[in-house]
Amino acid sequence: MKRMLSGIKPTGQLHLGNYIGALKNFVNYQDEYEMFAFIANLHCITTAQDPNELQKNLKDCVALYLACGLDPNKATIFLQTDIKAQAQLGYIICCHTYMGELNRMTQFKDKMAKNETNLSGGLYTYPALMAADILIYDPDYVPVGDDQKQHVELTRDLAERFNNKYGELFKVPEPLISKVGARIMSLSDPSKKMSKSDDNDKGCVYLLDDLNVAKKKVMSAVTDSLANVKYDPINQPGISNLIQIYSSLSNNMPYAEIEKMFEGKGYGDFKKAVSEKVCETLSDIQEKYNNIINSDILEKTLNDGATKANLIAEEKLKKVQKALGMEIL
Ligand code: ATP
Ligand code: LTN
Repeated sequence: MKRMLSGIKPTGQLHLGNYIGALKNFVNYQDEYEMFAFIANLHCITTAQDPNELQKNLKDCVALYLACGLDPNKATIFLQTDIKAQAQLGYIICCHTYMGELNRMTQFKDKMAKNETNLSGGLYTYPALMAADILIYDPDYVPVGDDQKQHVELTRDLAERFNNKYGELFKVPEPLISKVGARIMSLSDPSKKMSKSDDNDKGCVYLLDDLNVAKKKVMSAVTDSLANVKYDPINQPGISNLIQIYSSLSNNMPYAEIEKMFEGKGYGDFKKAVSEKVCETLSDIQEKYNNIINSDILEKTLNDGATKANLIAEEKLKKVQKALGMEIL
């Protein structure tokens, strides 16, 4: 069975973009692949966090993994800090990552360009830790949203660098970007991706949003004046985004079929249909979340996941340290 690994950095509440671009795919893949899904709590603290809020978001994230359908009997679900070898390999990989490479990473560059002050060293070296998160488990594929592709490509370069210098140490993984929904855009500004760090809350539907609030957000999504439900991201970015959401929540229904269904209908009708799909999805997730959040399944899931992940990670770290001449015994 081929192996797959991915992580989410819950610095806020998970949203529809995270679900469509990442989580939903983890769930679809868990039968076909050996799935590793972790919660990247080290990556979370690369930007300042309120401790109480962070803890709630981390717990919600595990509960939402399960509520969205990840099955702990199939997938290995764990918390990044429970696997100490990951951070240690992160340091080793960081020592093999050029500053030029880190300077090119758009996530960091964007923050620099916005003149954000007090950017941390952790944020700058984050891609090296992300490479370790991945390479320590030798996955074949890394399913991520579009914005993470560059980090996975750097991971591939780093794997090859180690393999060339020290002998075969790592599998060179491939990013897996889904065709539909790899970049869900903000409902209030379809030129920006839907993001929990969005200043405007109206553009982002959270998985735990009250259903009326979610409905309102979809109904007031920014569209255009062309009055034509057509997938045309250049000229009709708002409508195209809604088509993407509708398709993704309807078993990837082809865009042409959606266009046909809404031919001659107004945007109001289309938005209503999208909001119904969104609310159906949220309602199902929230019902499961409410059953899970205060049960002991969270603890068991994380303990079992850590046990399994640690076995693999420690063995790989030892192998790498040995190859680098760092071990004595
Ligand atoms: P945000 O921008 O909301 O802070 P993020 O991308 O920085 O999110 P994560 O929460 O770790 O950080 O994202 C988890 C996964 O969700 C990643 O694979 C990411 O690519 C994907 N993702 C995030 N936003 C979107 C989006 N708008 N559309 C599709 N996928 C997304
Ligand atoms: N960088 C990712 C989260 C992340 C990740 C990973 C994803 C950390 N380590 C390893 C896939 C594989 C993000 O910001 N979304």
